[in-house]
Amino acid sequence: MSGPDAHKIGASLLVPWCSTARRAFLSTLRDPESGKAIDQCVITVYAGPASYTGEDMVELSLHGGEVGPALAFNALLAAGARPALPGELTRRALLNGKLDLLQAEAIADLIDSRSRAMHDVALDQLAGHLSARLRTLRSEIIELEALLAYDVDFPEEDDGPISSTRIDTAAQNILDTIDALLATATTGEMIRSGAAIVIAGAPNAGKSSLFNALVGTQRAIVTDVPGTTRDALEAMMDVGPWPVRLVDTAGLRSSDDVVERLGIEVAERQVKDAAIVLVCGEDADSLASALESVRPLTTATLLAVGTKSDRGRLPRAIDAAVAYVAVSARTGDGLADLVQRIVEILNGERSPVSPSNPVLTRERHRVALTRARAEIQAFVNIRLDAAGLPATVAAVHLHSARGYLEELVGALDIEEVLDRVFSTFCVGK
Ligand SMILES: Nc1nc2c(ncn2[C@@H]2O[C@H](COP(=O)(O)OP(=O)(O)O)[C@@H](O)[C@H]2O)c(=O)[nH]1
Ligand SMILES: [Mg+2]
Repeated sequence: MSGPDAHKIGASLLVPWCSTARRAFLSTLRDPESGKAIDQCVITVYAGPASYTGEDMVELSLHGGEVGPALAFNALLAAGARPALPGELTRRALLNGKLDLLQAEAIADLIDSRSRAMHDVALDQLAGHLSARLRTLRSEIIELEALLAYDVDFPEEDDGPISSTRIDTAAQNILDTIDALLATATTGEMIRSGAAIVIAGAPNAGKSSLFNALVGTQRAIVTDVPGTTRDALEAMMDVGPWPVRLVDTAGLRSSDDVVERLGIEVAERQVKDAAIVLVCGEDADSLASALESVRPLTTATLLAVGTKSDRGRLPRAIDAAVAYVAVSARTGDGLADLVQRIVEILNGERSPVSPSNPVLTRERHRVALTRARAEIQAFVNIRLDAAGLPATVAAVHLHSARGYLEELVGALDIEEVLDRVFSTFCVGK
């Protein structure tokens, strides 16, 4: 419970009551009408502002189950409490200045994370590293606004007290910082949704068997009839520190059969959008022709995978400018090597996640920074145009850019932004 009446409601239902903050005590929760015991619980009282929400809070630890918590909930409501809205506790924390909007989003990401990488990014964001980067950016813009105001105040001096090079350099630095941040959006997106690793190759190449071996379960249908994997099958898994969306596809070969044809089209689309394609073949010829058909479809990193190595038909090396691994889904031979190669590719392609290198994790972040960038660019363009608009007009763009950054960290109380962010929260956070 959080809010000005939390302690009063707690004291009316709990015997004994102990108002000492931050000390756990054993108590009995009683029905307000009958006085009948509902549960024995451990209670912690918080006094605002030293609490998660910044308000007075009471935390009840019950035994759980179906009946106890429902009775307890009803008792609290009867005593004057109301159910929290999704994310309302975090929203109050935000409004009370306990955290900013980026940190509030990090709480949701922490709960939603399905991989170690996303968990790490969320923890970094919660610690305030992304917020700090954006605050620095904001103060750089304010500084630039100040330089400009100073320049405007002394128009009579030919080369005013502030050299225009200084202003232009400052603007360029801001653009560079924004570009560096925007460049992390791909990494952030990949961490949220997982890098797509698509298994491609001719029918019967052993793709579904490889998929199953990698996932470690029997998810895909494995069969001897060529062309039976009609739909792409997906599995989320961690490969090293990276979240990965492993996709099994229908074979890439032309077909007259309508259903099979659809499967092939899905496969082609999956290959196009992949981060890595595992191009499978069971001998030198099928590997070569699979590479030939996959290459024009995608800009993904290709990794040639010789399958069914237990049958002894694979070449030692292949004549192509891609890495080559031999595996057997049957014996497990080469699988660890394959995973290692995948990790290396992912490590190389993404900026490492570290506190000094925060990443943009949401579309909202990318959009706001893109808009801020456009404003700074408009400012630069006006300055480049010697006969152009006066500095006072240019300054308007700096002001708007600053507004976008403030919206991003939630420095402005924009109800609409808050509603959008918190609507995706679960109740009780
Ligand atoms: N010996 C051997 N046979 C395999 C291996 N992987 C797959 N196969 C066989 O190859 C055939 C086709 O496999 P499947 O995974 O369905 O291929 P897909 O059509 O590419 O998905 C099946 O008969 C599998 O049992 C392997 O590592 N070793
Ligand atoms: Mg298959």
